[in-house]
Amino acid sequence: MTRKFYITTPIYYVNAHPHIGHAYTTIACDTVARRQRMLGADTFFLTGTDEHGQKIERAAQAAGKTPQQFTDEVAAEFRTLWKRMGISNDDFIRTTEERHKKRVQELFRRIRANGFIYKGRYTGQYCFSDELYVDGARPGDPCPICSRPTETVEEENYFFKLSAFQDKLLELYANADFVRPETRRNEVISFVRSGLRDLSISRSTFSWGIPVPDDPRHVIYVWLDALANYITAIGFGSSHAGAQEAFKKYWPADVHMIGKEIVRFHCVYWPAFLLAANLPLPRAIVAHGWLLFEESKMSKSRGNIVRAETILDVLGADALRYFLLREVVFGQDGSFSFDALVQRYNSDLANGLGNLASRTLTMINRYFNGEVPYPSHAAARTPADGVIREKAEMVIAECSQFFTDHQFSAALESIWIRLIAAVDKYIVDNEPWSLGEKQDENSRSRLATVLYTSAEALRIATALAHPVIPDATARIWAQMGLGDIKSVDLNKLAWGQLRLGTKLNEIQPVFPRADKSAIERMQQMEDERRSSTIEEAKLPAVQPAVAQAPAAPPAAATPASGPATDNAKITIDDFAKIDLRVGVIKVAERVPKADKLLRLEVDIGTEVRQLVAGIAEAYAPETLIGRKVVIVANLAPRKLRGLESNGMIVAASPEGGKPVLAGFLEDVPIGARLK
Ligand code: ME8
Repeated sequence: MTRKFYITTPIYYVNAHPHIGHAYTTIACDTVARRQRMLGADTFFLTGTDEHGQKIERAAQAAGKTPQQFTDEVAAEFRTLWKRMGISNDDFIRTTEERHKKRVQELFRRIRANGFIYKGRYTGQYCFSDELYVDGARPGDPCPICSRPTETVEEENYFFKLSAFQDKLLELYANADFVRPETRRNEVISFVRSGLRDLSISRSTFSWGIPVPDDPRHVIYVWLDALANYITAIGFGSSHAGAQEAFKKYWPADVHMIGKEIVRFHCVYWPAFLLAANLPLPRAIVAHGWLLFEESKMSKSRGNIVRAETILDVLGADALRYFLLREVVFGQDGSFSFDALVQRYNSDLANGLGNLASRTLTMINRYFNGEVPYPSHAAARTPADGVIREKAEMVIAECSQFFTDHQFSAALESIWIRLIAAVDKYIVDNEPWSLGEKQDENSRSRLATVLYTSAEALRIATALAHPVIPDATARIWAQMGLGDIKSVDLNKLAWGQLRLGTKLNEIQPVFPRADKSAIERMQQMEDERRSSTIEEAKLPAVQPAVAQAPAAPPAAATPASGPATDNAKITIDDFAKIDLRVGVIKVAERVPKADKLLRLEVDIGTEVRQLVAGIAEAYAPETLIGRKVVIVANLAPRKLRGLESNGMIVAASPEGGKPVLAGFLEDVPIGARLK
């Protein structure tokens, strides 16, 4: 019977546009799914979008759209991007789909019928950005995940008896494979050991969610709704026979892959919900680290995201896929930079695999009329040929283990350093181009052996790398005359399968070299996007009406486009957290190659701050010297164009117009606080 394999990504919130942080998890899952298909497993790969909850409702409001309109648009962006990136998902679930909603209600009913849901009153702190109840927190305390201030919520809710599952969960973690890697497992164990409180699983102060069955004044907690996607997408709770079959076949999941910040939801809440519903548990939850940009986690709220589209436009999908899996040690945090991306692209893809393919295949064309030559008689062999074969066999075995352990960078290192680099050296040492000049039989035989050995190593490297760089490897495979790479059976991959006389197809370079301008082009594309669209904060409600440095101020960012709900109001304590100060501009100059940015030095009484602000289109630098302005002094620093910006300058944001700096009619001392 065919083995099944079911893998999932998190479903992404639609309050943010997709960026390479989302792409990272999706690429890793796609790689695993593609490899599993090549190993013959009946594979199901699921991704999708998380579209309910107050955060999404607020983001839609801030964008002046209905939640449905808003979620339709952003979900489509994710879908389109995954297509462009060669993501081979078998389904894409949206939590606003009917199939999902009905099946989540079914899950709720089951858990309730099993006695694990009761009604109670919740008073406590909630983080709207992470949709997290923060036990034991006091008003204003920060969220343990994102550090934003939590908000107080008080309402009648349905509660889930999470406390009943403490022992069962601890038993579950005894299986070391359930939560990976070990550091995350330890984190989860200590969280559960410290005691579990029952969890509020409904909200009644907004309506953008799935109604609680038989009590539609409540909507189901967005994490219960979201986690359930892993079973609703494959047919749980459906009355259709086909869907029931699929659920039986694919559940439990083999791998839920996630980022490390959502471990608690997946390793504590999710298994508890499943246990409460008498459903089997996933086999493994695998958490990876964060992609950092300019030294902090890439995220929309920090405004430091890099879009995948920029990289796809300039270098293509394989470049992004290869870079992320090669450069970042899976499980740990890793930095993204355009310099490192282009360097890797050139060294490993253009000069590495790309060059090996084009030189080997070109020589087979030139010297053997485009047909794979015969690896010649014993006299034409040297120990070096055997070394390449041994290396290839070792890499096949090693890669299998590394991929199984999700050690993508180690697997790629093995293919590139042990095999591709060794074959390159082998070609240089054996000088097939010199052998090709000679017509004697020995030279011809030796040439045949060298080219066969190189082509066979190329074939193996190409098959092993296919799950990571599907497009280029499919093209190399076709150029080698081997047909469709998808039909390769990885279980049987071995040395010597390249058939003599195989006729090559037309040869074309797969990875043209990138020059230095590629870095600049990508940087410019991203800078332009950042300075022309202000990224709406994850929580529009607490965003002051200011132009966020360095962005020009668009209407979408301000809450003005929709009436604030009661929940969107902040307390005086919230406001007091914003340190607004009067400063005077001492230095103002343009930032090279950034049309919208100015670098400012602002004296705020106690110190002179450097700020980078997106006001260059509205103000000439020289007109700003000596001008008194208002700045947000306690904003976390961020880097723009390599310059640290320490604070944010306050400006009005007229719709469609240029920013207008806030100022005073009367004189006011430098350093005065606004309160
Ligand atoms: O948490 N580095 O959605 P989300 C690495 N809807 N991975 C990153 C990343 C970064 N800088 N930024 C995002 C949610 N990711 C919930 C999930 S699942 C039932 C519900 C990836 O849009 C990573 O996989 O905030 C992370 O866990 C996920 O995107 C969070 O996406």
